[in-house]
Amino acid sequence: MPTVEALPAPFTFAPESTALLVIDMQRDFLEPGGFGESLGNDVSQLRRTIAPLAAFLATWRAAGLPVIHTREGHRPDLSDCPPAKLARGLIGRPGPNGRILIRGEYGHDIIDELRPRPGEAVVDKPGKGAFYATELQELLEKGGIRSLLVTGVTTEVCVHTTVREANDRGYECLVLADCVGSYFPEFQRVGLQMIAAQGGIFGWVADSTSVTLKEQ
Ligand code: TIU
Repeated sequence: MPTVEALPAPFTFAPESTALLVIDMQRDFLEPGGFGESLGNDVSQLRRTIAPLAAFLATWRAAGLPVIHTREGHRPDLSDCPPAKLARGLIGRPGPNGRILIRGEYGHDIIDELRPRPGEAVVDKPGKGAFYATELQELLEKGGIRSLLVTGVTTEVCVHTTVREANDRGYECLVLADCVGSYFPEFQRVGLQMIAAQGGIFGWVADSTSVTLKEQ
């Protein structure tokens, strides 16, 4: 089985039971005028993930391995948006890319560079974690998936929430450090440390360039 030099220890995975999870690489987080920038963030902090993730995605797809994309967002009538989230003001507001984090709007969709291919799963999620109120668990069970290579944005929000829960559900998660991003350099650094600390309390961390699909 392929083994990756990772923190806190080598990560071994069976490709046939491993999926690449691409979390929320949406215009609303990565392009100006969306949710991220409206919160006062500098979207360029996230954009450095695009090239390494596109390259890794190409390798993964070429090997015929499964890819699962997620998108954070809500129904146009906001019926799936908890009042506490709505009260913070931005969800559903009009913007240059359409209503912020609303399904079907231009800004809600995945950036062109990482557009899902036909046959790849796209999981729409109303929360930060990819398991809450979604079909993700069922998808993983049907596909016989036991391990996840985790990418996307943002490291300390949707990536962390998802990895923590995946770990509780028994999935082994390798977070690809160069393919996850935060608006806050400090959160990026500490967020990754928190995954691998304490003997890999939530999972493993490595750069995508350390992953080869061949036997080691
Ligand atoms: N604000 C922020 O850092 N992230 C989010 O709101 N959602 C995701 O991380 N996808």
